[in-house]
Amino acid sequence: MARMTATTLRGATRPLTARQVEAAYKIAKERFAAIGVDTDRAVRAALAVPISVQCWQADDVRGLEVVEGAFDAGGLQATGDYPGAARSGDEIRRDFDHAARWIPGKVRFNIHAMYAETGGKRVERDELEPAHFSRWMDWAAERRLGLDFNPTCFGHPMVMDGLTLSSPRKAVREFWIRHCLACRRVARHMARRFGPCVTNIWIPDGRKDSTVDRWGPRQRLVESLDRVLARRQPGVVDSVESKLFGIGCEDYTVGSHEFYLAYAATRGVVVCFDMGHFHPTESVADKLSSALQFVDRLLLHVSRGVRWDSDHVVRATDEVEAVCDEAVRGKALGRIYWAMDYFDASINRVGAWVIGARALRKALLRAMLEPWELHRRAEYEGRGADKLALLERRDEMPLGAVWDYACHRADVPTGASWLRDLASYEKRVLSRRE
Ligand code: RNT
Ligand code: ZN
Repeated sequence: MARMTATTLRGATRPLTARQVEAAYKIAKERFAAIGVDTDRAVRAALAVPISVQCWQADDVRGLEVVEGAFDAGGLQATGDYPGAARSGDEIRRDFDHAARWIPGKVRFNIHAMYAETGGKRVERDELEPAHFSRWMDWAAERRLGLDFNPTCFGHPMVMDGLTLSSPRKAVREFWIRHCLACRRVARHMARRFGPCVTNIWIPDGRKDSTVDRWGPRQRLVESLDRVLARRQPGVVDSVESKLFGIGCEDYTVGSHEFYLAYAATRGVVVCFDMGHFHPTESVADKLSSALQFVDRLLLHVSRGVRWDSDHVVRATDEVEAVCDEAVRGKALGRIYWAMDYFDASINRVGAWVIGARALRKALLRAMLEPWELHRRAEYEGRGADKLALLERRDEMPLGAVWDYACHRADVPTGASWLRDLASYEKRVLSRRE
C-alpha cells in the first residue's frame, strides 16, 4: 500500500513534456474556438493581470520590528505551527524568490510597515522613512517586481482599548495619523521607483459587546482619514478596507462595509473588499457591479474564510471563480487591483503562496475562457434552460489543458510537479529554521 502511494505521488508530480502540453493545447484550442473563444488571447490576458503577493504569509504576520513584549494582534490570528516560518527580511525574500519560480504571470509584492528593516534600531511607526525599506526596494528592483505597501495599524501598544484612528484619545489618533502619513511618504517613494503603489488602510477598531456609542468612533474615523488623505501623493493608490467583525470585536467594527464604501465614493479613493470580511453567505462577486458604478477602482483581498475570517489559503473555489467571472464580464480588469490576503501557519508557507497565486491565476483564466456572449444572449432572449445547460457545459471544457499551456508559456512547472522542488526546499532550508 505504501508503495502504491509513493508511485502515485510520483506520477502526480511528474512534469509534462512540452510536446504533451502542446498536443493537449491544440485540441483544447479548437474546442474553445468552436464556441467563439480565442484561447491564445485568454492566456495572454490572464498572465498579464498583476497579482500582489502578501509578504505576511511567510512569517505568520509577525513582522520585523524591534519591539518589547507582546501585543494584541488586532483580531488577526495565524494558526498552526508548521516549521519554517521566516525570521528575517532576508528569509522572506529568499522564500519568495523560490515561490516566484512556480507562479505564472505578473506578480507584485505586498509589504506592511511592520516589515521595516531598521538595522536593529528601534524606530517608531510614526517615524518610518523610505530608507527603512531600501532593502525591499533594491530586491524588488532586481527582480522587476512592483511593490505595494500598507500602514500597520495593529499589533502595537498605541492600539488603545482596541482603537486607533477612531480612538477618543487625541494622542492615539494623532499617532496613527502620523503613521499613515509616514507610510504614504514611503509609498510615494516606492511609486517613484516602481510605478503605482497600492496603499491600503485597514484598522482593527471595534468593540466586543453591546456597543452603545456606534457614532462617535465613526465620526472620528472620518476626520482622521480625511486628515491622512487630505493631499494626494503622486503614484500612491489610496485604499480603505472594511471588515464585518474580528476576534474580540464581534459586536462592532468601526470601519464597516457601508462606512468605507460611502467614504471611498465621496472621497475618490479605492475601496477594498476582502473576501473573508463579509457574512459567509454574502457574495463578494455580486458587489463588483454595484460598487464600480460609484467608485472608480477596487482592491480585492482574495482570501478564503472557512466559517469565519480564517484566512485560509486561496483555492479556485466557487467564490473566487465568481469574482473573476464578474471582473471579466464587466470588462473591469483595468479597474481592479488583485491582492492575496491570507496567512496559514499550519502548512508549508512557501507552498501556501504558490497554491493561492496559481489558483487565482487559474480562476482568472477560466473567466477569460467563458463564451459570455453566448450565455448573455440566452439570458436576454429568455432561454433560461439553454443558459443553465451552457453554464454546466463550461466545466466540461478542457480548462486544464489551457492552464498547463499558460504555465508552460510562463516558464513555470505544470501541474503538481513543483511539489518535488518544494519538498527539497523544505528539507534544505525551511526545516532547519527554529
Ligand atoms: C485584516 C485585513 C488586513 C490584513 C493585512 C495583514 O483583517 O484583512 O488586510 O490581513 O493587512
Ligand atoms: Zn485584507
